Amino acid sequence: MLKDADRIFTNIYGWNDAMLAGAKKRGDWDNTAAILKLGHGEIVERMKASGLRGRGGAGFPTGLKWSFMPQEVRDRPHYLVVNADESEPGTCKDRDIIRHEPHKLLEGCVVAGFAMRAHVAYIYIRGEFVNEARRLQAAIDEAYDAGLLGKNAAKSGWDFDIYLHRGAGAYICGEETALLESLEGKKGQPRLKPPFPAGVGLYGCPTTVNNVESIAVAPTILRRGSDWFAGLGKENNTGTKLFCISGHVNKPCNVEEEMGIPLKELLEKHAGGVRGGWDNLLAVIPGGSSTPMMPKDTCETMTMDFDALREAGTGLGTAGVIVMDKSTDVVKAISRLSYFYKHESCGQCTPCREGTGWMWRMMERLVRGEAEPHEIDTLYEVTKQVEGHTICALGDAAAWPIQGLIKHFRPEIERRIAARHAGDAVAAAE
Ligand code: L3W
Ligand code: SF4
Repeated sequence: MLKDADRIFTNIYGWNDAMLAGAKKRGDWDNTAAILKLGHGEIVERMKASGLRGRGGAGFPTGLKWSFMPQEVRDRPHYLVVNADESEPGTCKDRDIIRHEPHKLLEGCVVAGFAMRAHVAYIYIRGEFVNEARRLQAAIDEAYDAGLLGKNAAKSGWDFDIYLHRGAGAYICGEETALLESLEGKKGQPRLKPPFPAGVGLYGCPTTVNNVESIAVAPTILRRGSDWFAGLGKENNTGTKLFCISGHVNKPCNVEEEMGIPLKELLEKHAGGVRGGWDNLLAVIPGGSSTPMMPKDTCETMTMDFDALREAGTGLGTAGVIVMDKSTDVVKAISRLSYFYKHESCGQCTPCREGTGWMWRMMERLVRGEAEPHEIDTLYEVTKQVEGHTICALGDAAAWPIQGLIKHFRPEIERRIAARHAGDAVAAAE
């Protein structure tokens, strides 16, 4: 279990003052200028050495991403964009950083922005986060008043501005290029990649888009040292991570833990265990709704990091752990998720626009058992036609939960079909 001394988010439950005075007591904004004195390149190197992998879902190495930005500013300004459009079902960690530790995010923007030679950061916040946006704007305002933002930010010699931009309630705007389109005032639809944002990003300028948590941990990593962070967790999966535990546990919570913690320990030490005891567990979605669910027997030994979960056939994603006990109708649960992806598809590519609707309607038939057994294979084939054939990862995200269901709970789908057929036979005989 993570030692208190190694915790980065010491106010994640909002037990103390979230605003500047409280943040300073916790060590935020402590001689930020000294971090910037390290220089652009050295900050990037230290972030690389820490092994931090992006906390927004993909787990791409953060320092490496920062190194993709041009090494000097030529004809176009550089931008930092923070993705605070947290919408992945099961995920509510960035919300709590913004509510209770906003200054970690703001200081992180200054540090990351400087490292990438940006003078401006845009924070794109989910539209539904009304109170969070107010809190964050209040924190930005007090940081300006205290000279931590603006000209000569935090007496570093570097000018730095932060603008908060509210989204309008579209899940797809959490995809980085759709977010950039939206920020530019256009319809939020993903762009083809490459070019990646580091080459052609906001207004066609070099841009890095990072998740809230990735940026908020940067100042602590740079203060405490890359070795400290790299010494936590596991090789290639270093540091601490905010896990969001929801569903059928006794005490749903957000908690910061070491990467690689066993799932069982995570649930039992922090969430009061599975409702009705471990034996009552049916399945877990480990990393937000886009990651395939895993049945109980796999959960016994599952550890919570990018590589282990990928090897197990799922993913760490956003670390939104959704626990389902034996009372869960798994077919219905996945059908509900299919509806979500159908609803949120931006519609610009055919496999996703048509496929998500088709998969949802098929899932609804399976919920009612109104199918032939061979149609399960047809559905699986369709998920394979969608996966990897779309502009952005939403198509994959819609396909994976269904693949997980068929892989691990096929007998339950077949049971429903058989029950329906038996029911029909009875009805026909009457
Ligand atoms: C330059 C290259 N940059 C990759 C950058 C790229 C991006 C990052 C990761 O999807 C996943 C998705 C969701 N030169 C580069 C490069 N980059 N190669 O690295 O890129 P990528 O394409 O691996 O992922 P992505 O498109 O950013 C994110 C999954 O996360 N997810 C989470 C969703 C989370 C939310 C939320 O509410 N926070 O929506 C959960 O599983 O399905 O697979 O920056 O530009 N050669
Ligand atoms: Fe839009 Fe879906 Fe294509 Fe992504 S995969 S660009 S959400 S239609």
